[in-house]
Formats: sequence, C-alpha cells, structure tokens
Amino acid sequence: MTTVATTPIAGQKPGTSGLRKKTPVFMSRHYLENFVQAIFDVVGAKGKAFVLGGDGRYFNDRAAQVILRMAAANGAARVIVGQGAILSTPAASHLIRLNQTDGGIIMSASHNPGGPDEDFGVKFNMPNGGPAPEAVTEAMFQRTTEITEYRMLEAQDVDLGRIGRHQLGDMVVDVVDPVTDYAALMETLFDFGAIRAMFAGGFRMRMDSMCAVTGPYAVEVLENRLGAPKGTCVNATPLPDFGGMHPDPNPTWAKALMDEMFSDAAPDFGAASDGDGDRNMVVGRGIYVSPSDSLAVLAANAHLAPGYAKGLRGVARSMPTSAAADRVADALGIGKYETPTGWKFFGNLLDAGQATICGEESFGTGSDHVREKDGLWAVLLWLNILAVRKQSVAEILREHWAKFGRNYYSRHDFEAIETARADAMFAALRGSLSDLPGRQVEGMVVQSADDFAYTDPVDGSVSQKQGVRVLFQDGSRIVYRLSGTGTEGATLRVYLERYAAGPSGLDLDAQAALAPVIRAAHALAGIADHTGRTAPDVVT
Ligand code: VG1
Ligand code: CO
Repeated sequence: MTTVATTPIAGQKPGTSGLRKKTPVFMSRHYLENFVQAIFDVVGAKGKAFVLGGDGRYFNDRAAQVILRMAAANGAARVIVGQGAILSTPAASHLIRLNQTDGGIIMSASHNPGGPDEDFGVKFNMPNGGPAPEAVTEAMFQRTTEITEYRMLEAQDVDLGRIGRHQLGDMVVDVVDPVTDYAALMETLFDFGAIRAMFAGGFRMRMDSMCAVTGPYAVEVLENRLGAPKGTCVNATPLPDFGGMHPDPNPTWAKALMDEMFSDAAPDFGAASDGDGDRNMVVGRGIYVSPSDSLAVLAANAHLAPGYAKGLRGVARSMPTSAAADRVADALGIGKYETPTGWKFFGNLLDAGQATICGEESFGTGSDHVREKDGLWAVLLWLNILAVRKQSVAEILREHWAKFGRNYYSRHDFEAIETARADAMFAALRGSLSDLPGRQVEGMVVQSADDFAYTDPVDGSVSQKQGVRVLFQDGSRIVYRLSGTGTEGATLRVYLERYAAGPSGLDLDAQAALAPVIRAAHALAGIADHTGRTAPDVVT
C-alpha cells in the first residue's frame, strides 16, 4: 500500500448527478484519485462492501482498476463489479440493494457524449441504491478542497473479463454478469408471458441503445427472454465513444429512430435509452410521447403490470416536469410530490413508501424497484400496458388526454452559453420576480413568480434556488434553470407548459400550442439580450 501526496484540485463539486468533467481532465494527474479518496474519506471504506461499474465509455476500464486499487488500499472488504466494468445505472442500484452493500461507485457521464475528448463522470450511490443526497456530495466536495494524500495499492490489474472471485490485496473482487440479476428483477415486475404473446402475434418494436450500456440488457430481455425478433435491438454494442452518437434519447439525438417511427414502415413501438441506461424515450407509430406524458400514462396504467397490481402509494415528479402526473394522482386519490431536478431527491420518498413511481421531464422514469431512474423498466412497463390494453400508443395517449386534459409541454435548451452571461440573466430574472405578479404578457397574466425551494418531507432538509418559476392565471407555466450536468459553459433550460382541458384542442403540435408561452419566456427573461441566442439548440 502506498500513500501518495497530493494537493486539492479546484472544481470537484458534484452537480445534478455526480462529478462530470471532460475526459482529459478526469485523466489528468491525481484528478480521479483525489475525488475517489474524498468519497472514501466521507463514507468510510474499512471492512465495507461496494458495487462498481460504469457505462463503458472511454476511460471506464482504466478508472475501474484505479478505483479497485484505492478501495483495497482504503481497507474495503469486497467490491462487486460488473463484467468488463460494465453496469447500467439502474443495474448498479439493484446490485447495491440485492447484496446490501455499503453503496457503490458508478462511472458515467450519463447522456453526455463519451470519448477521449468528450465527458467522463463518477458518482456515489448510497446503501439504499440511490444517488448520494446533497449533504453527502457537499461533504465530498469539502474533502476535495483539503485533501493532502490518497491511498493506492500497488498491484496488477484485476481480470474483469472473467466472472468469478478474484483477490486484490486483502480485498475480494466479485466479477458478476451485469445483466442476470437485473433481468431477473424485471421478470418479477412484468407479465413476461403477455408481452411474449404480443411479440409472437407480430408486434414489432425498435429499441435503440445508442451504442451505450443498455445494449446487452435490451438484447437479453427483449430478444432472448421476450422473443422479440432478432434485430429489434439496434446499436446494441456498447462502444467507448458510443460510435460517435450522443447517447441522449430525445428527438434531436435519436433522430434515426424518430424518422423510422414516423415513416410508412414504422413498427408498433420505438424506444431509446441513454449512456448509462437510466433514461428512456418512447415513441408510438407516428406519435411521440413526451416524457411528462409518459410518466402520467405509466402512473395511470401501472396496475396492469403484476408488480404494481396493488396500486401505487404516490407519484413524484421533478418540479419542471409537467403537472400531467398530478392529475392522475388526484384521480387515483394517491399522494403527489414535487421535488427539485435530480433523482437523488426521490430517494427519501421511495424509502419511506410515500411514492411508488417517479419521473422527470428529461426522459427519466422509475419506481421503487431500485433507487434510480430506469430506462428499460419504463420500456417494459409500456410493453406490459400495450399487451394488456391491446391498443396502439396513439390510442392510449388520446384516451388519456380525453380523460385528463393535455399538458402541452416542451423544453428548450440553450447550450454552451458564456457562464457570466447566463449568471447575469438569472440575477436580473431573480431581481424581477417580485414585480411580475399581475403583469400581462402574450395575453396571459402572471399569477406568481418565485425561486423554487424544497423541503424534504422525510428528513426536513432544504434545497434552495432550484429553478425560477413563472405561473400564469390560465395555468400556463415557464421554468428557467441552469443545467447541473453540462461540462462546457452554462446550459440554460427553459421549460414550457400550457394546459388544455379539452374536448377540443387536444391534438395540436406542441410547439404551436406553446407559441405564446415561448414568446413570453423570451420576453420575461430577455434571453436574446443576455445570451445573444434567439433559438434553442435542442428542443424536446
Ligand atoms: C439533467 C436533467 C435531470 C436529470 C439529470 C441526470 O440535469 O435535467 O432531470 O436528473 O440530467 O440525468 P441538468 O442539471 O443538466 O438539468 V442522467 O441521465 O445524466 O443520470
Ligand atoms: Co443517464
């Protein structure tokens, strides 16, 4: 065991989901080591067991060996690693819970591109399987600012290609198949027989794993266990640079899937997932399902799947997510919760049994089966619902809107803005909040405007400044936030929502229906003046 002298490196502050930086930064001297030592200093490693895996992006394999040697040097007793250092984020969460480990380290920058010049990331998950809460990540960050040394075992690489037990110093390394336990969990939740019968009856699907981590999971579950025709899963081999794809499952980056789903040859159902497998996009033949609507439809129909047949305890959504899920919760007479952005805020609600299903507008949905959002889980719940209802995605959506009304919704992202300009825009916006109520814009009257703060109902912790909200009298809403996962400048996210009760006006194009809200969003924040941008880079 060696103790290596080091000095603090600035900027090792975890964001919405772990620490993310450009890969060369992560590969620079002491960078990974400092952060990993800070993790172990905060959570303690002596005698403990952890799970380790990542999404297979560039540097995943090398980082895994470093983390293993550091875990051994810090006295950990056992680390469970996915074969090839691969684990999807939800599968890692499941392994932590299944094996009751003391947490886990996930190597991923999720939906950010991967490669030597792209992004890398590391996050710590707690013994409940969920992302570390703010108090813990803050303590890790504090530790990085005062670190003077880290511990490293001098040893050869562990053969992570071979399943089975290995020894690293005094520590045991158990290399496991990344898919088996996860697939078994899915079989307990969904009616595989019904879905298998649907595929056998000619139902066709395209699952686009975007050359990221869900490939092996999708092939095993959809093709091997559910009998979907070979070739249902595309881009199913995880690659270090994701084959040059940007593994963010949205209409912009999963364009090939969108094109196919809107073509004459479209299959019945399409889905895509992100770098680390926790996000999903769902598309019907000729119809896109917005993530906020997906959450609402899943909540309304979850009881059709065996794992949720007893009904839901509650539904939680992040604040910028549309209120569509709230309408379902009200109709079901169950709890509804509104949290800040980031899955870590759902952990307490799930642990306390207050929420069963959670979701975010950013293509994330999940349930209490793990403590992360879970892309393939959402796909399987949709398949289960389709198998039971025997309707198309379009029919299910239209019936949903007819019953609950429709929350037209879109998010506009303005990427890589100069940080100082973005900060100035927010300062001005925050300064104007108290004057906004009563103001008319685009024919709508502002009812209230605030900076979202959240008090966790379980542990009472408070999170401030989680997004600026402007609420209008007609129920429309604008939310402004800065991304906490980007690695270049600032990314402004503008979330737009407008409610249509129906029965008419439920079938409009979302951008058209939101046009006045979009114009109001630009006017109220002075987006063009502050940032020089008039149009978003990504629209979802
Ligand atoms: C984004 C999303 C957020 C999500 C987070 C992590 O954060 O908006 O909803 O939880 O990514 O998702 P931000 O701070 O950039 O808006 V993932 O798939 O990167 O684990
Ligand atoms: Co992700």
